Amino acid sequence: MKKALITGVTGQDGAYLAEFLLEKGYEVHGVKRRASLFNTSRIDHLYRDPHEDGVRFFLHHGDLTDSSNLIRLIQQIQPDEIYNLAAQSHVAVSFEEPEYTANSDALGALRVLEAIRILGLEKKTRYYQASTSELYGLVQETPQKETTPFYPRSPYAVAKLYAYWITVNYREAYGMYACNGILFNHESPIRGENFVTRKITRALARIKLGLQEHLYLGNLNALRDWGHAKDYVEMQWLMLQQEQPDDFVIATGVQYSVRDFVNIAARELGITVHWDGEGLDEKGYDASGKCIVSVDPRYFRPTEVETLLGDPSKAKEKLGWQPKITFDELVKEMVREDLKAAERDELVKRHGYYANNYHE
Ligand code: NDP
Ligand code: GDR
Repeated sequence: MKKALITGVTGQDGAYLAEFLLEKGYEVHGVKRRASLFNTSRIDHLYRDPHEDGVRFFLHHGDLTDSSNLIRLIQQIQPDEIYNLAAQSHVAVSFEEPEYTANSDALGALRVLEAIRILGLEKKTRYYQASTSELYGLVQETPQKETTPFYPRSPYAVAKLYAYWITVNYREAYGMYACNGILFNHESPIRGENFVTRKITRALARIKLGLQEHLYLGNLNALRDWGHAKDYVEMQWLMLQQEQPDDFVIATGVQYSVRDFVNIAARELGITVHWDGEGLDEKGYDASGKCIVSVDPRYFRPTEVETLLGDPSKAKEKLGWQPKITFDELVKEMVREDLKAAERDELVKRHGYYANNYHE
């Protein structure tokens, strides 16, 4: 039975990947951070009491900023495959926490690679690095492919640039099977609530049920190539099953703006979007006393990535990979799940409990 170690198992991709690998028959080990509140809601459905027979999913406390912890875990588990998904993954937050972001996202990758080397596992353990379309930043070519020059535009992207190159370097220097998946944005109903797609579906669902009045967003004109996380984790696995390690762009090749995303999600919910600046008074309300979407400059980034569009031809050709879930299906699924959650909150509120209203 193959053993996989996933850092960032409590995150969006970690949860989908753990489920995928368990279905493939792997023994799966996940690294989770200690938190003052439980942070395992995305993987609770996979967890089994370790006293039961045949358990194949294990969680370990760990952190990408702690080398000794990583060395001990990798020594103990002796994984065939490591998926390094852990990261401070929010671009806007990286401007506020640049040093921590560099420590976890850049040096974290180095620590895992070094642990493999220190333990003499270079020929046994295959390594996947969660690289990103943010590397292209101020784009030099459209669409972006594996050979497009990088121009990172945030502390997050700069940290991920280091992780990208250290992965390439360890592959070349020590003959390790190490790959970069350059993944464009991918979303799902379990996407973090402060990434723009989930923020939109969650807020519009709550607006529909009267739990919230406004949705405040930043740059509505940003263009992204949005896929489904479930599709993308399959590619992470496929990359580690080839004869030779390589780096791949993973994307849909289709682009929408943040504004498009709002309109499509609103249409799905059957609500009308009133945009800021369209017949609104100085407080942002229209004649019916309603304003749904306003721009709040607090969500602008000091340097923005205005447009990203990927060319996944290499992955299609060499990995036989292509996304199965369309953009419309993705939006529908996210809206459906957030509407269910809003219905639960509405029920709670109706029975006298306060329902939270996040704008992050
Ligand atoms: P999430 O933010 O949902 O998950 C990040 C995970 O990393 C969480 O499990 C988090 O733990 C964990 N983590 C954060 N810091 C540390 C640390 N110092 N030590 C250990 N674990 C840590 O991200 P996604 O699942 O969306 O993304 C997975 C990876 O892919 C990330 O590296 C991201 O940068 C990258 N990526 C994502 C894309 C996307 O569109 N989703 C596109 C391209 C790349 P906790 O739950 O405790 O916060
Ligand atoms: P991104 O995702 O920065 O592309 O990084 P995010 O959803 O945060 O932003 C996408 C675009 O939407 C604009 N935007 C807003 N973003 C947020 N979060 N909140 C808002 O209110 C808002 N309004 C407009 C942003 O400015 C941006 O242009 C994601 C992360 O998953 C990274 O870890 C990953 O590497 C990249 O995708 C690929």
